[in-house]
Amino acid sequence: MGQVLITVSVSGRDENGEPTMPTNSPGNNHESSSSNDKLTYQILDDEEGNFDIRSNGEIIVRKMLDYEQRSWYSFRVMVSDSKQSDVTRVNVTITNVNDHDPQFSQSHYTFFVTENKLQSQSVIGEIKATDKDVGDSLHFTIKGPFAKMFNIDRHGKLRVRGIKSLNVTQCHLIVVASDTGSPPRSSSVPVTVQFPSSLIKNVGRALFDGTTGLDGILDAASSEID
Ligand SMILES: [Ca+2]
Ligand SMILES: [Ca+2]
Repeated sequence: MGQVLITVSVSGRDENGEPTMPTNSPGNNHESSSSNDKLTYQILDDEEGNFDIRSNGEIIVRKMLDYEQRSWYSFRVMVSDSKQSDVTRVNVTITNVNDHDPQFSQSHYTFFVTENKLQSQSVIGEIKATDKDVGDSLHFTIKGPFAKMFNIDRHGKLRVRGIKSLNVTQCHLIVVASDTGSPPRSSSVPVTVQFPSSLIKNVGRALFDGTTGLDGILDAASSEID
């Protein structure tokens, strides 16, 4: 904002003495007319007032322009001296930058795990996130002391990898969503996974003496651990 976008200039006078402008190209800043008439510049067709032009022909941006809102602008610039005028067109292409953090659908997630879900190694919960930057996609990672007991795929689907070392009924995780922008941005969300207390007791007993019918769960659930 307030940055000089381009400088329009008057390249000379035509045979009738009118100021003439070259087609716009950034960095063009020729000294103007041979006449001593003072030139005035005016922007036309910029209804939203996004751009302004200084008395020396420098065009500046007046508002924050967001690629996700609009990726191009086009307006005309008129130059006039006391008698004549000329008009040129300026096209502005907006470059996309990574200006949006990934956003989760909830500020906190809680998932409840049943023994059935554990045995089938099915999805215990889904974490949803979006990113308003055009072209950005997301990937998820898990952080925290319990992170190794879970995995999450690129769709945000959370699964249990293994519960061999589980001795509490509640696991607190942090799930991080990172985008593919440059430089990348990321956001994190707390996730609570609740196991039934009966399961934890059985896991404890199974680990202690190996006599319960939950061996299958332990084997299945821990087989993916390195
Ligand atoms: Ca982004
Ligand atoms: Ca953007």
